[in-house]
Amino acid sequence: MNDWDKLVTVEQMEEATNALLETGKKVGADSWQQRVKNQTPHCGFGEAGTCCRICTMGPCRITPKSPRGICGCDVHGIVARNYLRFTAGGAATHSDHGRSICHTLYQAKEGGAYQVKDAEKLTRIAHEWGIETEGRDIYEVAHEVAEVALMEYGKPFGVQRFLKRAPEHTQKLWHDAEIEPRAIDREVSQSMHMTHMGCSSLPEALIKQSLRAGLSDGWGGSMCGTEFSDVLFGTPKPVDTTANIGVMEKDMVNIIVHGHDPSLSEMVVFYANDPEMIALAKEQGAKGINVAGVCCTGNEVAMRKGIPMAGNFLQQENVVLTGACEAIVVDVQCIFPALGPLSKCFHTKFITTSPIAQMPDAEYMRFSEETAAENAKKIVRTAVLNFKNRDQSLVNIPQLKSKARVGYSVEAIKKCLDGVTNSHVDETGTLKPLADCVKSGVLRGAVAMVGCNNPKVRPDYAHIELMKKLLKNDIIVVVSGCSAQAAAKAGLMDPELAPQYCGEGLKRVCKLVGIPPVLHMGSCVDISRMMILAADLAKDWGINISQIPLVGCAPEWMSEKAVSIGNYVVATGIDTYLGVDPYSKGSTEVTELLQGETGCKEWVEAHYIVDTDIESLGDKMIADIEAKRAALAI
Ligand code: BF8
Ligand code: SF4
Repeated sequence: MNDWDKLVTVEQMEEATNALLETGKKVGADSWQQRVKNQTPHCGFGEAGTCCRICTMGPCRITPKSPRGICGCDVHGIVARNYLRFTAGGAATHSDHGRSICHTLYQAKEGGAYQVKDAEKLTRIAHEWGIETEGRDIYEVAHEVAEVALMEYGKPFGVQRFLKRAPEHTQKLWHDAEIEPRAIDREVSQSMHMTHMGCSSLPEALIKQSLRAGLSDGWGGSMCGTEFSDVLFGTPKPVDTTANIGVMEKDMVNIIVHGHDPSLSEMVVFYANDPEMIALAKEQGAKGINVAGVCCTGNEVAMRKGIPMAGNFLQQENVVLTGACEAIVVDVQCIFPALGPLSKCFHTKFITTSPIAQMPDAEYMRFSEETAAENAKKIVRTAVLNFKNRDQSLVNIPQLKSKARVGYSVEAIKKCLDGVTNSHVDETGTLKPLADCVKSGVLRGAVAMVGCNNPKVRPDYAHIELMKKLLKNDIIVVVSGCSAQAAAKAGLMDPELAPQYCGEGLKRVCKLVGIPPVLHMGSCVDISRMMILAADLAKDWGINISQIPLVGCAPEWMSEKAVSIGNYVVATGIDTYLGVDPYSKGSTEVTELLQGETGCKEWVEAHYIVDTDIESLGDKMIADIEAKRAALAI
């Protein structure tokens, strides 16, 4: 049982995990902890990025004795090509998620499974894109906006429409460096073309394309994902919820939603509240139905519905190990194939729903926007009917649970700020009060902390310890993805509890504005929200994004998506701190382009800093923020 007056520690979480692993042993379950041991040590060529297998003359591995591949490509070309392919994988994944949200918007209709919840936002985007709204039915507008958004993926000419949201200075940097993303799919496709055998091996060209592909994600596909999810399911506003494994309920049917696309989870949540389903659950001997989230799906439904968050990436096996999970329902991305065999050790139904993420040992219940209602109902019913199959002797729900206030979209942040100032506010609000707090030094700056867990870093430790260090130094933290869940699990989003970990200035701001010091901005596609926040702050302040005392940080990242994100955050002018190397250390030239004073720094006024020592990563971020303040003479 955690003490509500204190943060939940990583040690407590590890203890809970160990207890769950004991249950796993009883039923012969495998675990990521064991598989890490089996995979260690990792391949040195892979880690350095110096293995090329893009043609069958290879694979070629670069060593001092064999400095070139068979085609003559040197180590810099190989590392840079691998880096671009890694980015393209991430950009494709985020953007395809965004595309599916556009399709959902296209399906929206009055009285249908999907409806327009934020008509004001839809109208705003329609105006931004020059789409007529006057006297038109909102669904007619929605369908046209959806179609135009879908065209952004494959349009033959021009650049991404959302780029215009960036400050003019940023747009000019992109234009001059020739990295403005054109059609989203084109950037992914061109990345694959450039990295084909016998195309680019010049690191500068490959790293520039990495930035461009990243931008097609952050200011293209991910932004579509975020914006149209808001239109369909509501723009998040502050809402109270709970987090950590203790949100699973002993006497209820537990349905875990996991993955990324809210089109599925929103429907599951809806039908879990259906009186007919609740009655069915009671008939089965349960007290009701509890839906909880894992990974970014967890963030999506927490932000909009206050649904509790059961855990982040490396806790996904834990929810099954509680023995109290009736169904783990997944859509796409970051889903361990291990959940199939693991669920077979328990009564848990592992339900896959997307043709994009099909796995062995799963029950595939295809979910599509056209038949969303009946699909979701069937999924909920399956979970409910599975309650009676629970083996009570295996049930162990560690009692770790923290309170969290989540739901800080840019709109919500502006609204909170409006509440405490008398400044004139236009219809979309202003970030001037935030700029004033930073200028006066009450807040020293901000860190956008994002990304995954990775067994290479003690899970959650880097996120939580870095956040605590930043808060103590009066640096406000905005978070998304699994970083957000790490904060929520620890209690850093509890507006009552967390301020005691802050410096005096930040504590005052939290109290005055009524916010926790760590602001949950959503899922990983919602890092596009952070780009808008940075862009609007720069505009309201009258400086460039790269001048703001703001840095990005992904201390435990692991996925291709995270590299794509890193590239667009850097390309937007925000220095980005990584706790895990992006397979680039094999090339001095690529390392210089990404982390040095040339390359990214010259093109977009920001670069990467990689440091696997978390303490020193934190020190460097604080020093960077203070240096930016000094440069502004504040
Ligand atoms: O997109 S932070 S482990 S869940 S990749 Fe995945 Fe990483 Fe979590 Fe969401 Ni993002
Ligand atoms: Fe080897 Fe060149 Fe083929 Fe890569 S492209 S596998 S370096 S021959």
